[in-house]
Amino acid sequence: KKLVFATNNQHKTEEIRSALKGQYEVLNLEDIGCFADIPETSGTFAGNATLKSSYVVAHYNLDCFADDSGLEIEALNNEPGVYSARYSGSRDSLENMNLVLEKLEGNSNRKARFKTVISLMQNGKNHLFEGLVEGTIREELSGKMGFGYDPIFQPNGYDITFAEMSMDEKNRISHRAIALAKMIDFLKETH
Ligand code: ITT
Repeated sequence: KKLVFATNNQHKTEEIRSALKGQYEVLNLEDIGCFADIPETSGTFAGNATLKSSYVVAHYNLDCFADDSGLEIEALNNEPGVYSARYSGSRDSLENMNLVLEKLEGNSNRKARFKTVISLMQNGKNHLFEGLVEGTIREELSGKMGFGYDPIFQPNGYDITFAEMSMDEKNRISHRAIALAKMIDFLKETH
């Protein structure tokens, strides 16, 4: 079975492929020949995920799903939120993490959470699935795996960051894995 995943982010594709190994073949935007920079102008995760999935339905007439995700930091009024990919003005993860660490300097409230909303477009209908993981922002970067803000995010109940986990370990607890599991349950119920 094939699923189209409307993303340009290779790391997201790898995580989703690994989580669905043996169950679904996952095609991303590149695989369907889409090289557009789909506008993400909605201001909410659900809205942006829906913009991405709807784009593929409109231009390729394929059912598909999209993930919009980001990091919400309590002491920063839930920033970077939907602006996570370009918080510092660039897509450079190091610059984005450094900006977060700078803004949190001297702040003892390090509470944060990762959020994913998946929009699944199926037969013209939009189905939304959310995943959340609570944690804290470290004082310094640690670990080399994963992507984005993984080196500064420590999930609650662990003493390592997402970037110190293997993909399998991260996929057992991550925001993306939680949202994805909900979508897979839905697909199993409805097929
Ligand atoms: P697509 O829109 O093409 O899917 P993107 O990278 O632009 O790719 P988003 O708009 O959803 O994706 O932005 C999400 C950003 O949030 C992402 O670039 C990372 O900086 C951060 N992020 C999301 N999930 C993450 C994760 O699991 N680990 C670390 N950072 C993550």
